[in-house]
Amino acid sequence: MKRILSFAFMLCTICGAMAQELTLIPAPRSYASGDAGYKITYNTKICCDEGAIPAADYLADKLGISTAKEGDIYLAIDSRMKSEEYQLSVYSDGIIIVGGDYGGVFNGVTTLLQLLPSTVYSSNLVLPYTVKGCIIEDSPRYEHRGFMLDVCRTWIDKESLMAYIDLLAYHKINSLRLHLTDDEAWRIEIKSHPELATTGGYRGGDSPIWPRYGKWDEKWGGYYTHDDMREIIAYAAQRNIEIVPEIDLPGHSLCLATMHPEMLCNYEHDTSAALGYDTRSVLCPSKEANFKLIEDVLGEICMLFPSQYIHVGGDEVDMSVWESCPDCQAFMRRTNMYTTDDLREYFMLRLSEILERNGKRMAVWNDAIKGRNMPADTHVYGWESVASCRQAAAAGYPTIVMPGEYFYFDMKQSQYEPGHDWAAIFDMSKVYNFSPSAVGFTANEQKNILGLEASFFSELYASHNPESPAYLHYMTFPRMLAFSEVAWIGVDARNWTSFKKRVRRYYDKMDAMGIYYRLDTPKVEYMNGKLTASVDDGSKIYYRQEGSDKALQYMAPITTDSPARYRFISRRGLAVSPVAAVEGYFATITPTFDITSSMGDSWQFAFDKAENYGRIARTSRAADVGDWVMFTFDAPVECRSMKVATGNFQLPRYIFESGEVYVSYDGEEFEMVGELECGAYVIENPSMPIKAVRIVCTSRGNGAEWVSIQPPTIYPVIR
Ligand code: TNX
Repeated sequence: MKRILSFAFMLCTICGAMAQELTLIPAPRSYASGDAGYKITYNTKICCDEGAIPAADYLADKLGISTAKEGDIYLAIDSRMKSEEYQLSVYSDGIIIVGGDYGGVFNGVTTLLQLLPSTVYSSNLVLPYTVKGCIIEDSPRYEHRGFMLDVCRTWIDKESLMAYIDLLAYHKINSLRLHLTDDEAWRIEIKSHPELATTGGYRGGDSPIWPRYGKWDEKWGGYYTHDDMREIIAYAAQRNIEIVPEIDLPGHSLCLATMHPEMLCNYEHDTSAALGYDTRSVLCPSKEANFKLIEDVLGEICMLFPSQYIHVGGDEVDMSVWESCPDCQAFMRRTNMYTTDDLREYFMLRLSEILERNGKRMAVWNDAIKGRNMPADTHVYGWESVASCRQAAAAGYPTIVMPGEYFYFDMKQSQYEPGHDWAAIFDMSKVYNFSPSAVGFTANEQKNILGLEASFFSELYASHNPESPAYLHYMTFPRMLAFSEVAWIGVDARNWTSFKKRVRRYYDKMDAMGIYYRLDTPKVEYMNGKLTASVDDGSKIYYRQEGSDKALQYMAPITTDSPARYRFISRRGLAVSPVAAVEGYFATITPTFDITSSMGDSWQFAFDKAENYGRIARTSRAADVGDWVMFTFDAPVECRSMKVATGNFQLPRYIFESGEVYVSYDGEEFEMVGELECGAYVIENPSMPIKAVRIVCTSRGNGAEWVSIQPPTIYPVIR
């Protein structure tokens, strides 16, 4: 292949005008534009060095052209360059991508895709197309740019997973950790113990695994066979993504323990509050046979997954059961252990030995190094806080930084949106502006940062529509774009203003990728009797007036005396914005009320916690058929809607799996108004002020030891 180097290249920085115009995310380290370009036609051929064949196939497939021994598009590997580094050159007679290794070549390929029309992502690219002449030199700031997907709480099948891997690959994410086991499911075939997946992959219905999220009385789930997983691993590897499996031990093991109760601690556990379900989630460290089964499991995992590191959890271990276990106590005395931290350390070190015997290294959550040491090369994933990440890095562990408050994409993006809020409420700007030094990492600690990881825990996905990727997409895009850039170019080269502009232009690409991403919240203003809504991204605005279920397109300011009766959203293809309205729309009222129940309340979370609207309360046990909870107001409440919910705020867990809702206007006569959905029900536009609401359970148990009771959410009548 001939190279023409005769025309001059103009060097631009990534913040420069040209890079902006190009809409590259993540931005490359340097971009130089040339004045001519290369015209890709249907006759263009792709050729490559042997080590780059899968990338050439990938690119050929995207462009709808073929590979050959010789061609104008050339993918090369030059081992003098760094791992994952690449140079992409577009000349008038061809395109060359040189990478330091396979990853470098693939990174160059993903950049080339971003230089093409968006249709390249929807397999609709029309050729010929001329790519502008340029030289891009690029390499990552962090060698680990990871994403963790919880496939336990919500089952994500092979095809959906592969579709999501495509999205990660477009953004230069190079590690996908699959959270394969948890309290709620076991998602990977184990040939030596087939029941783990064939039983543990399904919860609800007649499964011995009781549901805690999801479809409740419907048996629901799935798992990956070894063949599936090999296919997924190969698919990801072609896209420069390494799959890192996580088998979460010794906590988060309720599902495993339900199938193997002999792995639990050896004492009579009172299961009456959970109506007979043993909810202990921690394996007993004193039982040698446990390590035999675990070695069977990890042995297969080590064979199946090529990754050098295997994640074995270590998080949130409920060590109180070890304190109640006579065998654990005797074991501790025999081996001179003094605290349950010693026991956890012992457990984790046994796992480390097993992995070592199988030629692997250990990865753990940060909990595992609390007060104890793991082998020095253990990968530590810091999730609890920035401090926990710094602690790992300060102790010298290769650290993956993923504090929930920056990188847990299951967190809400603003106050009235779905999601968790235990770590923070944040949108992509907070992700983008994450800076290790600004949050306190010393220079030495920063040397031990292996990289960053974003994550999606899927408790809430299960209660949306898990058959569609919409919720997963909405929660992770565009936050993923911000993550991809901060992990790729690092802190010093970032530029929020440039990024924000590129994201806007990137909407076309996300549309073509089929992403149900989140649009910015429309701006809503009320002035001089006129309600206006606006967006600056070209999306269409729709509104709905209180009491009507018809959505109308917003065309002009609305004249009204009651602005709080209107809510707005904007849409663009599959993308949708959060609900926007004047603040009054979201305002709630808090009339005084009493809670009574056939189950009584827990002493720790008594009903008055919910009665004062401050927190949630708990019953003393899970509900059986016929159990009830009643909310009685001091005075009848006039409202436009009232939501009554069992379960945690935001999270349908600890709920009535199913139930009926009865309303009384006088406190004596009750009429049924509907059935619970995911533990909750919204009474819309009641015809009279409500004196009391009673919810009656129609199913047995909820996989836990109590029902959570929230205060009702009551929206006032707007006149
Ligand atoms: C904390 S991350 C957890 C998960 C939950 C997640 C929800 C970690 C070690 N524990 O079990 O799914 O929060 O955000």
